[in-house]
Amino acid sequence: MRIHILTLFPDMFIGPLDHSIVQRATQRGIAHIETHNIRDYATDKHRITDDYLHGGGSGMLLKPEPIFRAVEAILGQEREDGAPPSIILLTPQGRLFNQRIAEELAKKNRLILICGHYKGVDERVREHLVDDEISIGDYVLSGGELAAMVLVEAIVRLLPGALGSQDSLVDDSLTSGLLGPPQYTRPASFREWEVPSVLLSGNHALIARWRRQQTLLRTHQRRPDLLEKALLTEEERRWLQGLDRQPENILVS
Ligand code: 6GU
Repeated sequence: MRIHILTLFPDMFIGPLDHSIVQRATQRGIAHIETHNIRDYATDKHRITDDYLHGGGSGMLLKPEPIFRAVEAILGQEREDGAPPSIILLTPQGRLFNQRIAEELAKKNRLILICGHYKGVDERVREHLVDDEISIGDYVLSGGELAAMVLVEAIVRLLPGALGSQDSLVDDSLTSGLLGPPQYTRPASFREWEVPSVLLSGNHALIARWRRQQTLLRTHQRRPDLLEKALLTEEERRWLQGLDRQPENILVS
């Protein structure tokens, strides 16, 4: 996958993309990530990328010309190979990013991520250039850079071959749309806090059952909204409904 990032602050990407899974995916040629400075595509001699609002109001807006020119330069470079890229604007007005969207984007060959700044971008970028708008949550960031990094990290780790054999996508919290169960490593006893004995029992069926119950319980307690859309058996739904009345039905550890 090729990912192009358009930003006024390319240096912000130097650290985050050079570690861990994203770094390994880049080194293995699974992901190719390139930043482009929007300022390099400004047309005037002062290389201006922002301007005042038509109609008045406080703050500055990213001008359309440099963004269109940057995207068109990338498209021109790459036109030969296959399907057109998805052009995504990072903005708090976009659809809320989640694991399902990460999976959807991981299927694309090429992505162009545009990081907004200041008060946002000229509406014509939205209307006539981008295919998609994404937000990473209901809070204000000064720019789309950190949001773009969040997308890159979430997407790249899904690419075939990006994870090592030790890591597994299947067991990830949220891959199934639910929160993961409590996990423990050695020592079995730490400051007299014991690992639940079921995990030391060697009984794999019982362990699987305990983990599934903890997954359901945790999601029920912390993110009941996730349970509405999750794939649960009828028995599991009834068990959860019964819990509020009879909490002792939880498998003891
Ligand atoms: Cl994508 N951009 C900005 N500027 N703020 C955000 C965001 C994006 N997502 C949440 N807050």
